[in-house]
Amino acid sequence: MSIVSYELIDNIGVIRLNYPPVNALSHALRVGVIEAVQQAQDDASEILVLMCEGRTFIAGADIREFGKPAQDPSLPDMLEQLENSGKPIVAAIHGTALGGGFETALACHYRCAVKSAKVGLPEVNLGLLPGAGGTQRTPRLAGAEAALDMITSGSPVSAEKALALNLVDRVVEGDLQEAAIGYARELLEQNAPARRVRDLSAESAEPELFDRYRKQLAKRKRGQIAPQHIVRCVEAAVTLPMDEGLALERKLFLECKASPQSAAMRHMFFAEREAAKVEGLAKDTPTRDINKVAIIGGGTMGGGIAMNFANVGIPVTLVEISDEAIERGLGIIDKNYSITVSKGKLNEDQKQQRMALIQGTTNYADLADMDLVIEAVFENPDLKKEIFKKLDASCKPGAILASNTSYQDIDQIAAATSRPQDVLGMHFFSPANVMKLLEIVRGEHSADDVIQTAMKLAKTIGKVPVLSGNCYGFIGNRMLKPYGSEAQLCLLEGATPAQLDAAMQNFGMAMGPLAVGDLAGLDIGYKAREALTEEQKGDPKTFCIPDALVEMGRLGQKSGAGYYRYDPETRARQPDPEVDELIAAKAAEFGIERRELSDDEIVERLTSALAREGEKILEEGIAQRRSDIDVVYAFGYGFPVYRGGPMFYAQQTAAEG
Ligand code: 3H9
Repeated sequence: MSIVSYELIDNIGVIRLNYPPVNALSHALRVGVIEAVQQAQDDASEILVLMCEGRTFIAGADIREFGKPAQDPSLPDMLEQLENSGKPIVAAIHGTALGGGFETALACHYRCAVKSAKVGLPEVNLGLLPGAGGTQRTPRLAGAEAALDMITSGSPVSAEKALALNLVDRVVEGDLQEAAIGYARELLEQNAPARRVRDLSAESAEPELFDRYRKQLAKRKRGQIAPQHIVRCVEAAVTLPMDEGLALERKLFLECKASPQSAAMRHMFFAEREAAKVEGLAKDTPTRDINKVAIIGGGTMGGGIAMNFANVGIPVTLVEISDEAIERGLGIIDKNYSITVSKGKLNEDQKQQRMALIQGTTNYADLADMDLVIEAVFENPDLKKEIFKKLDASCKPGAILASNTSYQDIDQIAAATSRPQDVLGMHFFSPANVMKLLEIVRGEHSADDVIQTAMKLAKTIGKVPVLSGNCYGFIGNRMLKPYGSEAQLCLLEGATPAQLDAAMQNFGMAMGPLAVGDLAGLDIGYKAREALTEEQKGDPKTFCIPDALVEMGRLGQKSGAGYYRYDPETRARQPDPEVDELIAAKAAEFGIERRELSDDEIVERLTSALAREGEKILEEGIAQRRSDIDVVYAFGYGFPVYRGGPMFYAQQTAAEG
């Protein structure tokens, strides 16, 4: 079957697109649609229906074409043909009509959608803005504020919501083709014209609306170009004629498309999808069924992990050492859900349903029928081995046994069992119910189907999985060490904590490394270093400052002071001259002459430290591919997505010279 087909059903012309997997608007598809619309102008059809085969309506422009030279006809050319068709066109939507896909529907004259469909303009997530009329047509139908919400958030809306917003005309039930043809017949009976959205005018908005969005987005999407450009375009929809608005939209779209930010975000889009694939494993590698899960340890981490499963309807058992500990664990989870309810993201019934899926036990015998057990106790290798021995004795054959360890050797943990093939690492990031990253750690003996099951399960619970080999700290935490060390050297050479953190935050990191240290507690690293030999600890310059801070009783936020001083009420941080003196004294001890460091130098040194360690991780085969490392840093460590992750950023800056 060709990718665009045309069929006359009585007096209704049906244009059908079939370009798996998501009907992305490739060059061939654009050509095909134009030909079909032209063909329909001269036949017996009186009205046209545009619909898609497969799992979804058009999911957008073909992102793979963006890095290549543009080929005519462009998407705006195609939409012009649709909009100017003498015969009305009905878009029939199922799945997700996204980006250029939704813009295609908006260029049609009527839109119907099945109830399960979603429509949206997610271009902002690719560092882009809708470049085929989305910023001009959406406000004409839904109003400027709803358009701003939709386009700057990139979040799709349900068919029902789209109906309420005037973005679709009808929500249909049953077979889509039948329903769409039925709707088309009704339109014919009413002599409905080829109604063009461009002929509507966008209602004028309150004058402060656009400035309000500009300000909000400057905070919420700090550093990003596309969101600000989107506001300009939607403003133009209200203030300028359609063609002028379209011209501005096109100009700003092309500017975004050529920007390093969009290149980085497109890289991340594909990197995220690649990361889920395991080299050497066939797509049809079998997986094990996971219907019952247990978590060992009901602390903050274990509780957060449990929530992921309850959220998707999988029952979870929390294993603790006492009834009080179970109560405490369940209490933390209850509180977390209550916060979600108070934000309006969950209702009380849903909360109760999820809580009902989480049980506690102190008895390993209750784990006999578990499909997966995740150990999430504190980082004590002997304790972990003891737990795995008990799991080996209690769990059924074929149960998957995972450790949430951040640093321990998975092979040593597996060796405590008689079934190392069933053991792997599943490393969640804190807070585990929020952070998207999940490192799946393959031990020497982990079976293929165990790895495949974990990768698939990660998607089920809404995580982004990345496969890691077994080494100290795996991919993410291993890279933190040289990053942190470089930050320490910058301090000794002349940066202040506030300058260093601000430089990294302005670069786009969620937090600077020293503020992160204060948040986590400086005593954690201190204790970890105590267990190391002098050789393992490395260069004293890289830890003398945090060691001294801990010895001064400055453990970070929890003690009211660390690299900064914290207001006991508001937790607001203040630079502290005592710390500046300490740093100067340590620099003098090492004979380091202090100088002014530029913010650019700080950013360059810290990001290069990440990329250098990343290269070693690649060489050693710990990560499957360079882009996986970017995914780890973007989804687990707050590296700005619009910089593309440390590996991409290093390559991009090297290419820029
Ligand atoms: C745009 O439209 C610009 C216009 O405004 C203006 C132009 C002038 N292109 O995610 P999945 C691939 S910008 C190419 O795993 P799901 C994807 O890589 C675009 N390929 O499935 C994967 O390939 P593989 C605005 C695409 O069911 C396969 O399809 N649109 C595209 O979990 C399956 O994808 C968007 O940003 C694409 N547009 O989710 C929507 N989309 O199998 C982006 C997907 O080789 N897409 N692929 O790894 C999505 O959000 C999700 O893919 C979707 C399906 C929700 C559709």
